[in-house]
Amino acid sequence: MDFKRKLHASTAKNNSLLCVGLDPDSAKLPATLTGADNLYQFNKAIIDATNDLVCAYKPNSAFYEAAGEQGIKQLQKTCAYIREHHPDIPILLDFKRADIGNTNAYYAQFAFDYLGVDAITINPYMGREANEPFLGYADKGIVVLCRTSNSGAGEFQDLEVEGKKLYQIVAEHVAREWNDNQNCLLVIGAPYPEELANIRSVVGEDMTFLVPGVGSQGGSLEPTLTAGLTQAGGGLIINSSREVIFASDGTDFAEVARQKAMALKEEINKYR
Ligand code: OMP
Repeated sequence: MDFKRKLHASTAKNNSLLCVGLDPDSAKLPATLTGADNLYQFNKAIIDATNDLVCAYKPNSAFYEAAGEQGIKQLQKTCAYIREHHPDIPILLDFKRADIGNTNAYYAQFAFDYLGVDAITINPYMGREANEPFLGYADKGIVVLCRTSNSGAGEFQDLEVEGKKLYQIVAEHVAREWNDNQNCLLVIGAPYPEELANIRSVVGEDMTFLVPGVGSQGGSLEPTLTAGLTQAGGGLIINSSREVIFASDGTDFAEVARQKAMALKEEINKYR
């Protein structure tokens, strides 16, 4: 099933716009998880505890790459575990890659063929021509950085070009010129609801936004949802990583993560 339909189905089945970020920061793992596959064991426990509460999982490649060969293996095992036990939940690899086209083709192979994920994040800076190898995967979600969540996001993204901010131009290009396969999404950080509303008005209701930055980065749910929801109460994937997965560092970490995920899911649904 293609990413869009898979996301639609998981959102409906779990009645959730919540995406849990699988960012197993090795410095924060519970002290009881000491084995060579501790990132995987941690993820497995989080997935077992939250799979009825999420619309997607988003592993961020950095936390696995940092552990070298063992880390990549555990990312692969995590993706395989989700595919085997929860085939209806899409996996969005946070990758933020982009290079010249022939290099991108190999990034795409790693993500889609080796890991078997359903979607990836990419960086638009090198332009459509370079990103064609990603965009050509019609059944995969291609999630393009647009207005990011970090405090310095405006350094380039808010620069004005011919009366428009650069992030607005990115949104327009992606919606109108990159989206032949209807497989593009945009990343817009939760700390910036005004920009979120602006982008929704530019690209309309057909495009889904990945919204990171709630909780740990200071974004609030109500303004985010008011700014970005479609009339049907969707169109958003609200990501939370640390706030959910590291809600407790004790042996109860998975159960406490479940409670946090449930509270977030319910809070999100209050505004839909
Ligand atoms: P928490 O702040 O712990 O919820 O994690 C946020 C996750 O979203 C991390 O994996 C970030 O790398 C990612 N992220 C952002 O925080 N800001 C962005 O603008 C884009 C992303 C992303 O692409 O997901």
